[in-house]
Amino acid sequence: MAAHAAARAASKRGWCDERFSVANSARTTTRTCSSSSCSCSSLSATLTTTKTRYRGRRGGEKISVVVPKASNHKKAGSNYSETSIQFWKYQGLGNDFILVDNRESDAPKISPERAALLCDRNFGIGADGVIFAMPSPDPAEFDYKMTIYNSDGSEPEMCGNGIRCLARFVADLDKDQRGKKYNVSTLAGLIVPEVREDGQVAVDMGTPILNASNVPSTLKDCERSHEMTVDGEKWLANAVGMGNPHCVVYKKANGEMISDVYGLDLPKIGPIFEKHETFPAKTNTEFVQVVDRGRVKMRVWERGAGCTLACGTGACATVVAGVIEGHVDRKCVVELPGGPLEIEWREIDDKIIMTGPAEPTFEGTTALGV
Ligand code: ZDR
Repeated sequence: MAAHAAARAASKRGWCDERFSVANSARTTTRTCSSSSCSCSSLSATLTTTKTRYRGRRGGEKISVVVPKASNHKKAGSNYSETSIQFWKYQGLGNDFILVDNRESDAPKISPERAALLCDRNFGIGADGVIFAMPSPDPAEFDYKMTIYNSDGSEPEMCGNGIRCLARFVADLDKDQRGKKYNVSTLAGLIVPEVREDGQVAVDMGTPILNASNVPSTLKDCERSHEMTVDGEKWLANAVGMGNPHCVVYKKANGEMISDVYGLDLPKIGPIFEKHETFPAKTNTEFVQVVDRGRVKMRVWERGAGCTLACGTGACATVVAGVIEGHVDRKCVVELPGGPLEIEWREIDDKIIMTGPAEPTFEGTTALGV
């Protein structure tokens, strides 16, 4: 409840109103499906007959999603023959995902283009990403594999809130006892979430990447912050890898700390950080306001998803950069628009433990539009 209240309050503050706006061009190009052989729902009919492109829901309006025609979509992969698919919705601090039980097949049941459509909050189910519970690539080492698409259809290496949701999802499906740990294969390697008795999910996120070229970033090193110019303004940024790339900003280049994280114009500066030349694979960007050594407020602009209510890997990167810069202790609560995440960067083994909620919200069936 507290997280919901925080999210509502954040929403009232206008943390990112643009996520709910869809350009009019989308509405004017939609058509009703008239094919007699078409079994798709009116929603998927509307989407699949859109001719070329519509503007994405991110108000900086720089992201546009290519909408495949139904005929093209059929060719997109061999596993898209089903006309409808069951899904579950889960959220972790308001970072929300469509979950698909894909454990019977090595190929995701939904294409990246279709995932982007389903993530649309007006024309689809609405989500920050689609997560597939996949079969283990090696049963001796892993229980499952996680595949994730961002809301723009791109595929990130890792997702902290998403892996908490995945763990809760498979625990719910398998009716597993609380306290079970899952060895999950991701593009960032082995990640180990544990669904605890109290419903919280604690995740061993592994060790941070502090080699700039592996983040990847062209910033000189990860040992300290470096100057980045964005829209004419100079900031100090730390590059941190959590499997996916992160750019963490605590202050301006003149040394002025961020004093009101909700005063920043994220839809304006976020996309510029995301595509900044110093992060060749693009980047997630965290803007951080220090409350005290054990607590910070953070807002995120996610690569491929824009302004979201929470970011698990971003919260971990925030604490790593904060420790490197001397702003916070290794154990720190990161307050996100959707609620708090507990992060500990353990000195003993360099690993990061992230603890937070993951909750089911609803389930349903959606047309694939094939
Ligand atoms: C921020 C995120 N939702 C999480 O919780 O870690 C990760 C999603 C992936 C991210 N948008 C990326 O790296 O592209």
